[in-house]
Amino acid sequence: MEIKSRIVIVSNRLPLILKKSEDGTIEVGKGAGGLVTAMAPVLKNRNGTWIGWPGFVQKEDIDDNMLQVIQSSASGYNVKPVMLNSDELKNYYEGFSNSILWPLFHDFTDKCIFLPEYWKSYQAINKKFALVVCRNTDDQDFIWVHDYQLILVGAQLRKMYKRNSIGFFLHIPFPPIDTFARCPWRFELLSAMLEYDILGFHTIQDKRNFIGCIKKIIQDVQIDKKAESNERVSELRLGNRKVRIGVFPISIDYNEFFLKAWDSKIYKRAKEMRSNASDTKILLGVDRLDYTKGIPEKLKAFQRFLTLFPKFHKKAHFIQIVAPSRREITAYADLKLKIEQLVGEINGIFGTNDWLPVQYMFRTLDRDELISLYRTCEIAFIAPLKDGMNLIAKEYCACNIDEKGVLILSEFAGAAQQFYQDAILVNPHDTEGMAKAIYRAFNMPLEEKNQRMRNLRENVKTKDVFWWLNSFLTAAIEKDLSNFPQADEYFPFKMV
Ligand code: ADQ
Repeated sequence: MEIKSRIVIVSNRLPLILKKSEDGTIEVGKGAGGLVTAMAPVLKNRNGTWIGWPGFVQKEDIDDNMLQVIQSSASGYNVKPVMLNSDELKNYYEGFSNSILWPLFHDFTDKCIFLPEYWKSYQAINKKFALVVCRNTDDQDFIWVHDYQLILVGAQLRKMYKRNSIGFFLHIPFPPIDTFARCPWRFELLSAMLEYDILGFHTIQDKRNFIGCIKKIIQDVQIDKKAESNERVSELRLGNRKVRIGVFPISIDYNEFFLKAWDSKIYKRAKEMRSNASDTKILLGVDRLDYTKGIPEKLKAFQRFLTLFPKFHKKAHFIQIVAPSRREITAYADLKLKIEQLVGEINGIFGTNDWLPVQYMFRTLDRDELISLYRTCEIAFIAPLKDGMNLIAKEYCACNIDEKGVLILSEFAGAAQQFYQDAILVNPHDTEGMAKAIYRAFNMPLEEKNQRMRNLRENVKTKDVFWWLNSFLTAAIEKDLSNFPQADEYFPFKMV
């Protein structure tokens, strides 16, 4: 089944990279990432539109001409910018989105700054987005809003009398009631979510948490018992309206990574990396700078591993790549210092003149560099304290074409719900356990590594980003919801 109507995507950022050169001309580049890759053909075929902030602050010298450039950029579909000034960005983006919703939804309530001015700005900017959507959609269009920065857009559209079918996908986890209830605007946020026709989450746990919050905070919603089991797509009833809620684990464009990993340039690069470290094994961490990603916890576990297993001195390397992100927020700047301190400490204690245990890079790598690392490193070490999905785990598996790699994965990443049988799952709060998991990964027999990696790759291949997109769009219109298979489910306490 297919949605035949035009699709309008609404996200905080447009999938474009704009650069202003010295002579004042604007260059437009295409944004990267799985969502863009998956959406681009759909938007092109259906004359669709993408609405979002273009990624720079509104200034007086940005005129209509520039907006024109953005709109007619080489993306092959319509692009409509929502311009924001620096005050708006500060309160709506850095404030409500990243100093309230991001920490709250990841269970870091001590980092939440519940300022009423942030809430005011969040409401105003969501309305601003909704106005651009309203002006650029017909009644038949399917409107698909993305992520925590724009939760209120659907409700704002309803206030503007838009009766379109509107969907929402949350890219981060949805917290349990005990956490969510701390938010002073809990009722308003949940009510707004119920204005959508379909809500998508990454995991069954997120869906259950959402239902738990609805039951406690909103009255007059009918919820089937089945909706709380592991039914993939369920329906809630509010009076004569129905809201669908479903589990759609996002993924990557498997073929893009897989084919790139076979590229001879990548192979050469991977081989060069190896020749510099031929008799050592490499543990790889790739993360955005964020306190949810568990980077200090990984460093401490590696330190413990070196203490417990001295035979690995000079035999093990830990390459940790950290992509700069949200540095204007204090918690992120503090985290960077903490990471640098730990790296210095480990290298200071264990390093010798011919062995640097931790190699730390604070930058965004280009795709080829990243894929070469995925191809060459024996172990991927991914240990977020909480993560919606974690695409790096999937990218690593797609690129591991010789199937000799091992994936160490936090049980608190959404990806663990799909990979629990073949990854080595760890609790990122358990330093000792993580150190032993590193040891286990380094010592895993080849046959076992092959089998596990083959299973992981098969999973990523069959459930790629196009599968994700189709599942969501099908669930938006499918009549018989029992056609959806049950959602994957893993609970840490079931571990033996
Ligand atoms: P993020 O928190 O940004 O996304 P993630 O899913 O890990 O996290 O994606 C990060 C992307 O950035 C990956 O494609 C990765 O290749 C790239 N990246 C990270 N560090 C890099 C570096 N140093 N150099 C180059 N590239 C780098 C949010 C949620 C996730 C959810 C996604 C998608 O927090 O849980 O999986 O959305 O829904």
